[in-house]
Amino acid sequence: MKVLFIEPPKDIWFVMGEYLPPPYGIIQLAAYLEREVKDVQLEVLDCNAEKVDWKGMEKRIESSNPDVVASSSLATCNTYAVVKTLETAKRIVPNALTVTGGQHFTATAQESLEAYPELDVIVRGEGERTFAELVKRSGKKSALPEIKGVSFRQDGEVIHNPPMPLIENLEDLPFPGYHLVKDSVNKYHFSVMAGEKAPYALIEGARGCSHECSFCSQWRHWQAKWRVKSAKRIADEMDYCNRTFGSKFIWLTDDNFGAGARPGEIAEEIIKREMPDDVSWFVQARCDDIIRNKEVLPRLRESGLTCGVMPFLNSSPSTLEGFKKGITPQDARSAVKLLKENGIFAHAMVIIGQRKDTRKSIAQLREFANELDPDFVMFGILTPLPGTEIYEEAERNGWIMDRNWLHYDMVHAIMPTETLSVKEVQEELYGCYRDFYGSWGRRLGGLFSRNQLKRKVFWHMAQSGVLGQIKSLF
Ligand code: B12
Ligand code: SF4
Repeated sequence: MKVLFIEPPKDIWFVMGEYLPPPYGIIQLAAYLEREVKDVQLEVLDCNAEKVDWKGMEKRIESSNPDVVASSSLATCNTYAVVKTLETAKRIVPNALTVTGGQHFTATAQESLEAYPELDVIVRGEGERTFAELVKRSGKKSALPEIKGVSFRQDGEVIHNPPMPLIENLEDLPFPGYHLVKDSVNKYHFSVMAGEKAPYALIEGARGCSHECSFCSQWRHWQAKWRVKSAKRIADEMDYCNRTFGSKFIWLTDDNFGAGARPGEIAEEIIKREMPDDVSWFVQARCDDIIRNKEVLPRLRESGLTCGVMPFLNSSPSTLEGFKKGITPQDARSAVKLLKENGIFAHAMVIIGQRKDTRKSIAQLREFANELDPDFVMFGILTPLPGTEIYEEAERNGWIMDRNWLHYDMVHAIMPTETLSVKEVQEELYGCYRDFYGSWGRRLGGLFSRNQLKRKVFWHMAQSGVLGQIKSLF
């Protein structure tokens, strides 16, 4: 029994500059299979790291001759890359079972199985137990009706089995499966954030979220539960990645870093490991949690936390309410200030294009970004990602003007607002970047900042043509 995991050739998200990420979702699944299923042969093909193009992928599938081919999209904008991968697999090894999963395919299981005949099975939600069950049953189609968590076609109909219960304790998961991509592990990098020579690893500290923001699919995907690994386990995984694979830039994938004792405990555990000084880490956090954690920010910085990403900041309380974000504009001001005071790179995300946005409200948002003055602002456009409340609302009201999943990357405008056309929303995105990064004072301050990360990001913005690419979208 052989399972071939494929990370397809994917376009990078140009706003973040040049990077090569580890295919964390599939190596995690592969590590779980390795431990749980006897007599299974596993192969991971990371086309991006191995520089394998579509033709090369065909050859690799042919020589591997797998029984099951599995691929993951990560985000909606990679849907076609996964479909093309599985279509290629079906052509080369028609008897192999083709499987995918993840947030996009979970939310669109019915439509995707109707639209893409090359796709045999969608594993909905958490993948490990369901996929292991499928492989234990030798990937046989006849076993599908008995496996919880899968969607598949039977006699021309799409069947959705009941969900698989979640793994109760995330620490039952194996350590990340970087040994399964050991020839690529030194190639993973995030140039802007850490340089090309700092091997980049993802580590999962939690799954799901206790909040329910209307634009986010994360909380639903993980059944609205927030499960966390302990501080000790997170520090152990970081230490393991550093010592075994030389990882130096570690991204904790948690979307919700949380408050309470945990962040402080994470800092203390990491400090205890005495990892080399050039190991840094990065996390996304809500503004309210940053404020609640203000006492421990110095220890988090000492532990190597170099950057905090704060998504969906806004100057309008009613927009934040519509997003069900549960934070205020003042929270954003305080959080940015706190991060900067503690020498932690403050990375803000500001989103335009919600239904009530006008030229005036977007101008106010630009002013707000200027006033916040974080180290880096990423502007984006509200995107109706499948699985979110915003998507359902947009579908109901006929607001979705573009069905090309490639464009669901938060940079392309998909919906008009009440007063702005899709094209005008797109123009406004460029206006946001031009205003923020076009200011000479800010540019010079960034290019020659004492903060190394800020310098890197501003050189990236100056040299990489991001503004030009955003302008070319309208
Ligand atoms: C790290 C990260 C990135 C990295 C890249 C990482 C990479 N490997 O390419 C960067 C910063 C570059 C990035 C970019 C983007 N990202 Co991103 N990213 C993440 C993050 C934080 C972690 C991903 C991860 O490894 N998760 C852990 C693994 C274990 O979870 P998983 O992949 O979902 O897999 C599990 C299950 O879903 C399932 N499963 C998944 N695939 C498959 C396949 C099979 C065969 C099976 C059986 C099961 C299965 O099993 C797995 C184990 O249980 C997630 C949020 C999150 N916490 O997941 C967002 C997330 C995936 N990103 C998101 C988005 C929107 C983007 C961007 C479009 C823009 C943006 N604003 O960030 C770009 C797209 C880039 C591109 N072209 O690919 C959204 C996707 C939502 C959607 N429907 O599109 C997420 C969910 C964030 C969110 N809260 O909305 N991202
Ligand atoms: S945006 Fe962040 S805080 Fe809100 S539901 Fe998604 S993961 Fe949770």
